Amino acid sequence: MADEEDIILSELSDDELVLQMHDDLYDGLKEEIEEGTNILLGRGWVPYKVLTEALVEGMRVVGEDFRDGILFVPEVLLSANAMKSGMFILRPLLAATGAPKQGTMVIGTVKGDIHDIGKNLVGMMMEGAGFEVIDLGINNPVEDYLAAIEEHKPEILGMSALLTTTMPYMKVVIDTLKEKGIRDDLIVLVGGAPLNEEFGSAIGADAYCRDAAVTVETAKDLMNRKHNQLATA
Ligand code: B1M
Repeated sequence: MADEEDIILSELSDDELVLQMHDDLYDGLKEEIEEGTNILLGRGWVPYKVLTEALVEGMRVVGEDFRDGILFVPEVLLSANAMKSGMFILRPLLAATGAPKQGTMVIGTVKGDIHDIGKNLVGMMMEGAGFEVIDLGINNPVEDYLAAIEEHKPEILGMSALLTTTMPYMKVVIDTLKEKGIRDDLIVLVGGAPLNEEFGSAIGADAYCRDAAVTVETAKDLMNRKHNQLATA
């Protein structure tokens, strides 16, 4: 059996390469992930397929072993960095679809939470669908969302939370929007692994979005409905 250093990524078949990339993501090997991403693109894979099959699926395995105490924070950080280096290559390709401008979305991970891979993915896919995306980054208190809404006048506000301890903060943001009388000016979309539809409606969001593709579909659908309502008002 070949040693890890003997493996030449470009000589692997597509299926072998994807499995190898899952291993490399697990091991936090940034350069190998960049190389694998470029090889798949060079073989004609569309960026979304590289993203979902090679990167997101690899990260799912990392998540399971993190949950089970097999991987720890420093290792998962390396995996996250490797994932981001692949996403960095894909981002301009996903954004360059020439889709007509759909609207603006402000998105950020809520206060107390530093997970940003999922949020970044949502931002990339929304850009690819023609939305302008204002990304507030991680650990956002309500004031950050308010300032960005004031400055950018988005149609959509997106919030991400990956921890059961930070997801309730989404309600703080929505309640503040209500207090300020601006809740109904916005489509509020929420997402993140521990959320579900029930939670989304309980906190008063317009929709819970399971993943980045669902976010794009939901955003387009709700934007259309809003335009139709305005047209018939
Ligand atoms: Co953290 N972490 N983490 N972590 N981490 C989880 C979330 C956890 C489930 C792992 C586990 O135990 N199985 C667990 C949470 C448990 C819980 O709350 N019940 C956990 C924990 C406990 C922690 C720490 C507390 C660990 C510690 O310090 N002891 C700590 C918290 C730090 C903090 O935020 N204050 C911590 C730290 C970290 C790292 C820094 C090491 C790293 C983050 C690096 C980074 O993001 N830059 C990390 C990672 C990577 C994970 C896991 C392994 C992977 C998350 C990820 O990137 N997934 C995660 C395990 C898991 O989720 N299964 C875990 C890939 C990504 C593509 O999926 O983010 O779900 P996801 O995004 C999806 C959808 O959810 C949705 O679309 C995305 C794309 O399809 N979506 C949205 C997400 N946001 C959206 C917003 C939208 C719409 C859709 O807006 C409209």
